Amino acid sequence: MAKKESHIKTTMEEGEIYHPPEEFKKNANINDPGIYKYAEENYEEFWAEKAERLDWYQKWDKVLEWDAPFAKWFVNGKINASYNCIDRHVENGKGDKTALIWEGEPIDESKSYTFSELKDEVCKFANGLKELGVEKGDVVTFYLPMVPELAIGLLACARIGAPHSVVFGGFSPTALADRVQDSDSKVLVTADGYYRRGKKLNMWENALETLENTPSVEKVVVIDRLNREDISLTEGRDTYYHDLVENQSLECEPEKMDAEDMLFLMYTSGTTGKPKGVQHTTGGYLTGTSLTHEWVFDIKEDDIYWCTADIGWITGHSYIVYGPLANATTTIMYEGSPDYPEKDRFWKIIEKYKVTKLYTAPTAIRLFMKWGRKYPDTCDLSTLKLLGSVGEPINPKAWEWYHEVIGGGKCPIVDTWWQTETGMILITPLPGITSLKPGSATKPFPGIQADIYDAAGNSLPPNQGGYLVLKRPWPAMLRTLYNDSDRYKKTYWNEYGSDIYFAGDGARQDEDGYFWVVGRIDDVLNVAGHRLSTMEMESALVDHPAVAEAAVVGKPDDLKGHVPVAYVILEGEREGSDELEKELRAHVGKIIGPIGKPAAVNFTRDLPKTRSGKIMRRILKKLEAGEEAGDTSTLRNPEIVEELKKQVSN
Ligand code: 7RM
Repeated sequence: MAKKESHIKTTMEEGEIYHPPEEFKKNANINDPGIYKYAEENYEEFWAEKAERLDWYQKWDKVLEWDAPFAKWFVNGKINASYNCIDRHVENGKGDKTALIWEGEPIDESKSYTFSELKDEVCKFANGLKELGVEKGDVVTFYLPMVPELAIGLLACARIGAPHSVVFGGFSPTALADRVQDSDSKVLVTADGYYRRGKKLNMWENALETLENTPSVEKVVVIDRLNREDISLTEGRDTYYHDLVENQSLECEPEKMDAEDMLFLMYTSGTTGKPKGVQHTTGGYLTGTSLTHEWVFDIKEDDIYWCTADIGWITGHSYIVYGPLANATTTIMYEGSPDYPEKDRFWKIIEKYKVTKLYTAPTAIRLFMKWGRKYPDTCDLSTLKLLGSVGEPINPKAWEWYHEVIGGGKCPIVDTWWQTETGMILITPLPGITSLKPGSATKPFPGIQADIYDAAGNSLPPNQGGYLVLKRPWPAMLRTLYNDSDRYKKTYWNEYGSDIYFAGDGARQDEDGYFWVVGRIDDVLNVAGHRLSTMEMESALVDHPAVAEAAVVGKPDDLKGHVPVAYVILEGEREGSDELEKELRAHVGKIIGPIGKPAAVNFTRDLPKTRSGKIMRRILKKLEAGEEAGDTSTLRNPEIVEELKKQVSN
């Protein structure tokens, strides 16, 4: 059977150019292109001036200490992120301004917090954490759905100098336990469950399973989201959040943190099975996220800003919590699914709160496109002024749809390239300056130097594909990998020398200097904007007794960008079956979490391998994409390629 014709373009084609609308340009925060030259020539000064936007207890002695690849920003500066996101706005007369709007999935369930109210909640939680024995420097792990206590919890941790580590709620107990253990957390904050598509889902059961394997955890805080009567807490270990905060003081003096003290850890998939604890610090991170938030989204005092990411990912940290709140922006968080109770929920939320800035992901946009314009068309989206995209390349067709159907043809789209590691947006339009080309994240933010290198480290001429690199440190960059600076050096600063950051993305620059990012070049899959390690999935598969060997590759998918597909060699004489496929998918789901489940499992007698026995995933990838396998002459077993080709096309 021939491969099905895709109705959505996945290849990048250059088309129309969209200039900033005159009116938008006139009113934009940043509309003088001279800013690029200024930041380029006065690089450290530029960032020092931008750090002044924050309130410091003590100014830094030195802007940057670059002992490649180790950076220190705002050396000896003293600052608190929670103070900067809340207290100073209260002190500046914005106590009654709405800071956080939380929209629950059940319709009619929502909450909102002014900056003063947020301050009270954060202080109570911070004092509660202290009561549990949390001290400056102790890592607190959060395993939560999108409840307001998650945002409050991050700020409470920041207030007392306890780094947070948020593990996405879709991860399994095994994945959570790995992350808790790696960070040596003594406290776990979780929930009894959450709502998803109107159903009540468990979370507490996962937490309990995790706790069997996490001896470091002494205290557990449970958020009572579902009012469950059927769970029993362990005396001395577990406390309900509402009990913990009930009688806490509304005052909690923010810790004076060093600019370089750890603000948080964020675990991310790498090319080996073990997740990497990306370490972010305080002063530079807050400078970078708040500045990019203001400039990229052209933030104004009265904006109602909504980033649809989950706080379990870096996008939620930087652009739901820290960036917006540091800028005193009203930020929305939504608990649930985009299709509950109907496929118009996002548009209903925009109408309800009169959202002005929307930041979402291409995978969501493609889904909305598929559902059709009748859903957005019945809602009032006229308040929108700007749209954002993040997580993967946006195909021009989805871009045009977003622009036309959601933005009414009048909103600039900011396609923002960045990573967990970069902490802040690095390649992006400035909407009052940059002309847009659908599919391109356009140009490096002022002060950022990006380039495309070939394998030997030569800067490539326009339109030649190569590797995306960053040639200068930036304030929100990761400082290291938790307890593993060797891996930090090897993963990011090894390819071209210790002062060139290797992003792991393939890209090209066009004749106008615009960047076109193609995607990951390593063994990391981008599934619906979420990073998954193929190695992690492979080790989950070989963990099953029936499996001898496994390879996982990404297969292009209209909605999710890519989905994982597994190739499996079974033990001994065992034969593949639909039941076994189901079992293996479930097994991976259990070890990694539902997001890690392969879309399909192909049983095979062999895998394409080099003479030295290395699995050639590149060939499997091409088969999945319906492309020619290319040169197979270096294979030990070229005949397997034809065999697999037949199997895949069946
Ligand atoms: C923010 C985030 C990072 C990876 C990155 C890219 C891909 C992200 C874009 C993009 C093309 C974009 N952090 N990516 N944004 N590719 N255009 N605008 O997603 O750590 O989870 O992922 O995502 O491959 O390396 S992340």
